Amino acid sequence: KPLDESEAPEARNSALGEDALWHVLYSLGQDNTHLTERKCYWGLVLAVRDRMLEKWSEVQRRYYKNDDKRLYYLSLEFLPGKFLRGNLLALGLENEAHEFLRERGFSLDEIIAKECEPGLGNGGLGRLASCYMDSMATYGLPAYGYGIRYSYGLFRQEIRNGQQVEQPDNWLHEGTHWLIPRPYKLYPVRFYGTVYEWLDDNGILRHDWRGGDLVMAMANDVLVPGYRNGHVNSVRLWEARPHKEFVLSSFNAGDYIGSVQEKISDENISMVLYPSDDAPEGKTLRLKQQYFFVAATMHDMVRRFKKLNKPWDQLPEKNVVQLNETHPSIAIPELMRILLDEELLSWEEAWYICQKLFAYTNHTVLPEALETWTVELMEQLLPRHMQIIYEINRRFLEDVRLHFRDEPDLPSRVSLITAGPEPRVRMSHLAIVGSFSVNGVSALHTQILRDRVFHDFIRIFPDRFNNKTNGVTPRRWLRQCNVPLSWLLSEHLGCGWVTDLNQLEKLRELVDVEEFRHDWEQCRLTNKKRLADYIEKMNGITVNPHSIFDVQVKRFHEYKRQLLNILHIISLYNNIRKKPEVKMQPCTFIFGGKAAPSYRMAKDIIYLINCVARRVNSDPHTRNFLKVIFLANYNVSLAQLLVPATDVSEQISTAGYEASGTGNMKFALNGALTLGTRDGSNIEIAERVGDGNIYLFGLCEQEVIDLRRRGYDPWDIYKNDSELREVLDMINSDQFTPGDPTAFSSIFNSLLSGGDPFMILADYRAYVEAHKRIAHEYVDRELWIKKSIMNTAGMGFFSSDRAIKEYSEGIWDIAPDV
Ligand code: 26V
Repeated sequence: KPLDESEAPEARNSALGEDALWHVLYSLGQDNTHLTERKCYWGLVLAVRDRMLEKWSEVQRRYYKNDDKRLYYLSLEFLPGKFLRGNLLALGLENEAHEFLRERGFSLDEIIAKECEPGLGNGGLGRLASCYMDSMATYGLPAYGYGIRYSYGLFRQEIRNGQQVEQPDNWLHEGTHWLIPRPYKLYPVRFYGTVYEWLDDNGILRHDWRGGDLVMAMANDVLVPGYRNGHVNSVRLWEARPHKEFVLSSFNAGDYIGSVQEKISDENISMVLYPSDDAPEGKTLRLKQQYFFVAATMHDMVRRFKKLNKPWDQLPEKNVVQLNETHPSIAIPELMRILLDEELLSWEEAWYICQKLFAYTNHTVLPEALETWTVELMEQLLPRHMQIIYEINRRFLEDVRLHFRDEPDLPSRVSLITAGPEPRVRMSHLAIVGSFSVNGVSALHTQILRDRVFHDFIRIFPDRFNNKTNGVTPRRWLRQCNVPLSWLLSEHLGCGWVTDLNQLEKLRELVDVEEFRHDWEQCRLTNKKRLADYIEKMNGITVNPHSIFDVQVKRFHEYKRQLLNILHIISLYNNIRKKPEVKMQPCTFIFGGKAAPSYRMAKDIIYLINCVARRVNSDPHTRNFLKVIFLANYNVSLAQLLVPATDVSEQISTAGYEASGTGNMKFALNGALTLGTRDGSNIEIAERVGDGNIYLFGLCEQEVIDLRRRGYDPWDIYKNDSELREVLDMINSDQFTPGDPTAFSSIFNSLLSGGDPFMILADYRAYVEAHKRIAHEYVDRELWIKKSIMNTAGMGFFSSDRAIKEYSEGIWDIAPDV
């Protein structure tokens, strides 16, 4: 019996299993006397859903009754992972489900292995949104998530001949009962069309946007239960539906294909998630997706608010909208449009409301990821919004000129619209000007926003900027993914840590207890064996569970520097071959992650890793000491398997580039030691776990800037470091691709002739030295396990519960309703 299976507030009089059987017959219409895994799964889903729905409707009624202020969390991406286990855990129904299945000869693990995972996001930003939804429900906040119900999530990655191949992820092909379709919650969304002007009774010029194309947005809700608190929130995902089933005129004219065509192109809007991360894709469809979901969401918010019969100036007292990145920032002109054109408020009233309602989180400082749209496209697709943006800008710049008379360049720098032959709308400027709060996601990141990226705005809006360091949910990222350790923790600390992660501090008292350390190590070994089994099954390679599991899993991007990692691995390989007599600690290097399909360099790096892996893993001289594994199709489920089995967590981005990182938190929480740069939240992790329990190396952000200014020449390093030179020359030959010596010349050139903007060679020596320290200290088991425990003990701060409390007190001004 799991130690935290205390009172289950959701348990009803009828048993979960009985309800599941009932659903197999009455909801699925299938014989429930003869069960299969599939039937059990679907029956359970529906029985769990019933229990959540009861709570959800209670909670919604309470929001109305208590006149709660509501939070709208707008995100183009969510990455919830699989649902069944998390929902059972939250509701306290895991044992009941186990029992039901066991009696019928099935197991929960096997059933869950077949559950599909919604990949409705690219990486960190989408996963953060899901961690935050979990914490909002657990804290009992009146909150709603809003996004898109993509038919196809992020592509499934296959590795063929060492290269990434993308396959469509048709995650809905079997349907899912976790989504509750609401065919009657249907709003029209307009594109293109014309703006008409008219004079109202007071002689004020009014605007009316008409014509163009209409697409319907249909709601699908996913329920999000809080942990054992009877609270259930929801995430509303909009699905595009054709405005009319058939265009009747063309249908009558016999143009059947033409009329169906229109239906198909309308549905395209929610068809597929853009598979790029940190690099904008300047396509019309992307802007359509953004406006589509924002328009439907604003409509929903306004509809709910109108039911209260309150004056408009109360809108921001009863609601707050958090924009996850600039992707939903078109919400600002959309709400302006509704208030001005439909509700006939004055500009001043409408703008006052907007500026008190919206808050914006920035998640990246990469210049290429800061979103802009051409004025030309905006004017075509959203003509009224473009007018409103011009007017916001005109008034804003007038103010700037007035207050900063001696800085004639300032207006053009902060303008919402760039100058030049192809003017563009800067979405981040729109989001900053139209919000009351702008936050970064780690202390360093927020500092960079202040000092560099948004420096001009700091002086204009000094109180608007703030930091909210990211966090991860301990339910999924410890309790659910690491059952052995969770048991051990609850045995020694009680089970309060699941919702109060600071309780992990008490672990510090246990580091000197030998028996506890032994148990800790056993938990880790169990997890490592489970991962080894998976690797054997998926990659056909046997790895030694006693070797160091060194893991780098995340999106492939040059700034994340998977290259630095593989360069070091090649040099290790060379060393073992040259000096077979020197015995080294066996190491297993594990990689995982997807590259954007159009990101050539990232795909080349994946290919290089796989080629090195093939060579290293088959070399009899090194086989016992070194293994390199690339795990295909990295996603939330795979992360849940990897995180608890990792000894060394690679967080090695060029300092100043990774806004925060959240993988770093998951690994350290589960007792991995971080090998990282002084970047993103690594710095804050070091402060909490202690300098002696983390391996920081390399240039800090200021040093990266200084070196770039002084002039950095990678060829210098190439000439002076013979070990590194050998590695680079191997890449620039056919060593890893027999017969094809130029396979990696683009990589070689990017590191040398390209000037290496990510300073990989500059950090190389420091990285190698840090690895030597790790190999040396890992052998001292007592020392290592103590460090591992100290990591978990220090990670309480990085709970998303803490982050959500900070958001709700510091930005949203909302309180739990439990
Ligand atoms: C931009 C675009 C442009 C259009 C195509 C799709 C797309 C998708 C994402 C982005 C920007 C994403 C920024 C992002 O994911 N940032 C990550 O956010 C994490 C959560 O705050 C943070 O931990 C990571 O360090 C940061 O890279």
